[in-house]
Amino acid sequence: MSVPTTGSPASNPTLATWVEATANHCQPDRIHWCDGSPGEYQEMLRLMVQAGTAIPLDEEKRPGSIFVRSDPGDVARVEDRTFICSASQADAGPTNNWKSPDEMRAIMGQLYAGCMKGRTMYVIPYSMGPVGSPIAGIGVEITDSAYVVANMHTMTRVGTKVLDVLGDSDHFVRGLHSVGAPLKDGQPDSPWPCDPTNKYITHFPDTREIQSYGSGYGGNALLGKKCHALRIASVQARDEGWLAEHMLILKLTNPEGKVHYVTGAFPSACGKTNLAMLIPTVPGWKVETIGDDIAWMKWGPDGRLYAINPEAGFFGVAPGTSMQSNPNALLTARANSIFTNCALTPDGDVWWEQMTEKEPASLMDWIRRPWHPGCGRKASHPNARFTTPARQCPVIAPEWEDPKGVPISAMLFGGRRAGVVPLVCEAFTWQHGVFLGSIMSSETTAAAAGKVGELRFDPFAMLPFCGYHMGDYFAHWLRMGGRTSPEKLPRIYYVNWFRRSPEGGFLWPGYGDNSRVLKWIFERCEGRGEAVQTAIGTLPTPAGIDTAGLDAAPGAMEELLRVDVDGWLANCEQIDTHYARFAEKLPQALREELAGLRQRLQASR
Ligand code: GTP
Ligand code: SPV
Ligand code: MN
Repeated sequence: MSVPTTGSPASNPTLATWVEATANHCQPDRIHWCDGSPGEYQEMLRLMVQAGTAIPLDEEKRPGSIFVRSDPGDVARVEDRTFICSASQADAGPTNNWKSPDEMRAIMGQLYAGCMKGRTMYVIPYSMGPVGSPIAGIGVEITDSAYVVANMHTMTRVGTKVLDVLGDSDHFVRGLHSVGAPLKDGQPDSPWPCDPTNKYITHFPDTREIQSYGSGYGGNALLGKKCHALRIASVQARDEGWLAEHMLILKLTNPEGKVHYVTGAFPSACGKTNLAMLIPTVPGWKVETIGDDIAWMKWGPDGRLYAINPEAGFFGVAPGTSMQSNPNALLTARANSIFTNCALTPDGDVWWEQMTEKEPASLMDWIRRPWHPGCGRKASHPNARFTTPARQCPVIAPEWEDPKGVPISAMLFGGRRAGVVPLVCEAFTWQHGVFLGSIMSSETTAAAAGKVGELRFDPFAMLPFCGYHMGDYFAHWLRMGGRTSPEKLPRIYYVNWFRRSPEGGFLWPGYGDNSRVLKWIFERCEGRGEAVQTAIGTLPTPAGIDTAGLDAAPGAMEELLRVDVDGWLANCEQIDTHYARFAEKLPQALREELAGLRQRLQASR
């Protein structure tokens, strides 16, 4: 059977065979091999507009951009439909859903049979990371969604140049994606084809494969992002001795021009994009962006950890983004962007909650209904997102695509915690830092389907993204610390921008004022910075944090830096339960760290 084909089919034998077999099984009407060109991107936008998926935005207000609304049943990652299909269940561990590879292949094989009828099958060769970088990795996504192709163009490096680097190698991640909505002859398409009640986001780490069905949204469908760059890559990183993390990367420059690079792991919708491009309120300091969601880190010849941003764009949370909170994100998305599940203004621009102080008089909301202030509904979905090229960011660091990466001086772990966790706390050692990463907890957000605001343990912000047993992941982090001399390891910090007062408001102004914490961390990396050892870690003295000009309530700083001994002791009880899940896979070193913490807390009572 020969399917009409456009673009240049790859000569790579493994790829050619896989594409042919997939086409035979999925039965698309056409095949298109993506070249990653601007013309191809424009064609995807045109197809989406023609299909009713997208509306072009006003060329003056938002040049080269479109507005897309998904099916209301397909708006976020689906953790309960996400599976790690390692050969043995023990390898997936207690935090992942598991099915045997054979069983899952059978399920997916049935779903995929004929699933692309009436559609085009796109073949997207992509690089995660600068093409040819020793830290980068190659994948190929097969999809039947033009929306996915357009998003992958922005989020990764797509096209012929990737195939050139791949050559005849079979070292690439194979990702198959279908929206799961075949078309009968003459059947009109829906604006957002999907199979909302039958989603599967599956991973086969042993063979570096991804199979996704039924969803067209975000991390479920853009397979380079969470599926490849985190779930599959975390397994590769374990096997090969590096790190694939849910982390932003920023460049921090002090008034004298000295630079430190910092990464930060915060759970979904907990502030990575905002921190990565913040505008410091401390005079003379500068933050520039390397990445806002994922970091891949390998050892450099000097024994330090070097990070690249495997992505080429930002898939950022829209609600809450304003010229006050994150001007650089808004300026990045001024053009050539895809806006999904925002609201549409009558003059052809987008709007979302808190974008402007004054709400527009009327809008078309994300489920295609007229909207006006006070109507009692939100105009945009809480997980509405913009897809925008990183190179358009006004503060993108010049070296953001350096193939050798940037050397990391400090790593931040953090989450949304209304109490207990102070503004910032420095780990005593790498091992203590791994302990802090392993006990991170945070309130759930709209980035994943399910309840919002529920406190859960989210170790290293990787709970939904670790492709293997979380206990083995902790052990991998501990081992990484033994690979170089201690002074070359990044220092580790636990931060919390979300502590609340008894009245319920945030105690810390956050956003640009987070630069005050970054400044202290920078000073610590330089061997300075006023600090005091406490039971939980090393904290700034009250004078350690630069508060000049800070708009904080009286007593707020003391509360933000207070060690809540009873709160932490109660926390230890919860950590017992959390740790019990990992049973014999929990590294002894972490058990000892917990015992040490308890002892120090008791002693400080
Ligand atoms: P993912 O893309 O889902 O991985 O999320 P992210 O970590 O990049 O989250 P993002 O920076 O988009 O932040 C999401 C939400 O957190 C937005 O509603 C922000 O307004 C809010 N936020 C970010 N930084 C701060 C802060 O310093 N303080 C407070 N109070 N809120 C913040
Ligand atoms: C997240 O949920 O952490 C995201 C968005 O960055 S998604 O790509 O949909 O996973
Ligand atoms: Mn993320």
